[in-house]
Amino acid sequence: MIESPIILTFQRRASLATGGIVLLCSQVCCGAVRSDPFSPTNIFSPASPPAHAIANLAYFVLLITAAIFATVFGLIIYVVAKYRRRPNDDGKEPPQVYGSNAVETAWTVVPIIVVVVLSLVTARVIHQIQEVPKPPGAVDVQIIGHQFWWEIRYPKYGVVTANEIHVPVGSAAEPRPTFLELRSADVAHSFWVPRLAGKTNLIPNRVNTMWIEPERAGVYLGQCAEYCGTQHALMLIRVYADDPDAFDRWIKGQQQYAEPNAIGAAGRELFQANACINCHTVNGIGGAGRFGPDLTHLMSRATLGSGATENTQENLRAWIMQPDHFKPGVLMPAMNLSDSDLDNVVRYLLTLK
Ligand code: HEC
Ligand SMILES: [Cu+2]
Repeated sequence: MIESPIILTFQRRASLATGGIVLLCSQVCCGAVRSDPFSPTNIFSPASPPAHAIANLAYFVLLITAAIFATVFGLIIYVVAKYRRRPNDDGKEPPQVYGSNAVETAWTVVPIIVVVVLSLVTARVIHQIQEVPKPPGAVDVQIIGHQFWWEIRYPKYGVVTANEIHVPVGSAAEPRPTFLELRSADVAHSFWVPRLAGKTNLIPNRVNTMWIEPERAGVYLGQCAEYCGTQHALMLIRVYADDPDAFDRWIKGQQQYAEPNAIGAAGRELFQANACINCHTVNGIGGAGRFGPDLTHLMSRATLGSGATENTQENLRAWIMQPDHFKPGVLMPAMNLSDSDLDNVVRYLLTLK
């Protein structure tokens, strides 16, 4: 995989913004889309059935709109060239023609047909994606949007994690789709992993559903796509598509709790004695804070703060000292621990594999 996908995402987004339409067109036209050289969030590189359906629809719409564009601009250029002012112009008004039933019927009926066709095709794709029956091997995942992170639950397996979702790879021969139930703990969010599926909102007091089925193992990046507050931009998603064995191993690992050991003992006490335990859960040490991410297997994740930074010892320490250094507006307060307490808490967190 790419070395630091978090940072790459930003660079790529920036380049996408500046490169804009040129980049987009070149991707479509050159068929550079398959090998994914541009971006780990490339909408033209679908890798899951719903994303394929949407990409195909997008190509169809692009084709039709490109044809309209070419026709209209072709006519404009033709008229401008043909009827331009010439040196021997006699200065007279050209004959004025009002109303032509044939022409007016044509430019009323053709757009109506275009709009109806595009609506029907879109409705069919929506239906196709939504009405898929759930096979027995399907994985159920509940996702709860929080300002500004994702709570992820596997109710069948009793696993809770955050921000980094593991799902099995599936194929037509061995379907293993993952069905997502989307909820929100606060405001509206939107779950979007462009290479896997379309956007679906997470709305308070409502359950929305969607499904994904990555075809190839790897990491797929996404992002909250509904403005949800100050740190909406750093509410990133990582979907790890694992081969079935690797997925089962991951689940087994998540089901076990870190053994309390001597190295982490002092830090664990601090964690329990400070407010950390009110907002965070670490299974096996009591307390069930749900305001912040579950930390039971913190060290099994590659990033901190929903993709805000990489999960390293230094970043962990810096995060606890001052979370808003990484994520201004974050809802975790700076905990003002002394240097030695901070070291001990970090030492403890590092044991949460
Ligand atoms: C008021 C509630 C609150 C308290 C108290 C709190 N946190 Fe947090 N913490 C959060 C929230 C919310 C997040 C998620 C921030 C985000 O990504 O936007 C978070 C994120 C984290 C993360 C990153 C987790 C991840 O997977 O991204 C770590 C590590 C962490 N907190 C450790 C601590 C420690 C250690 C303490 C005590 C010294 C503590 N927190 C106290 C609310 C809290
Ligand atoms: Cu959000």
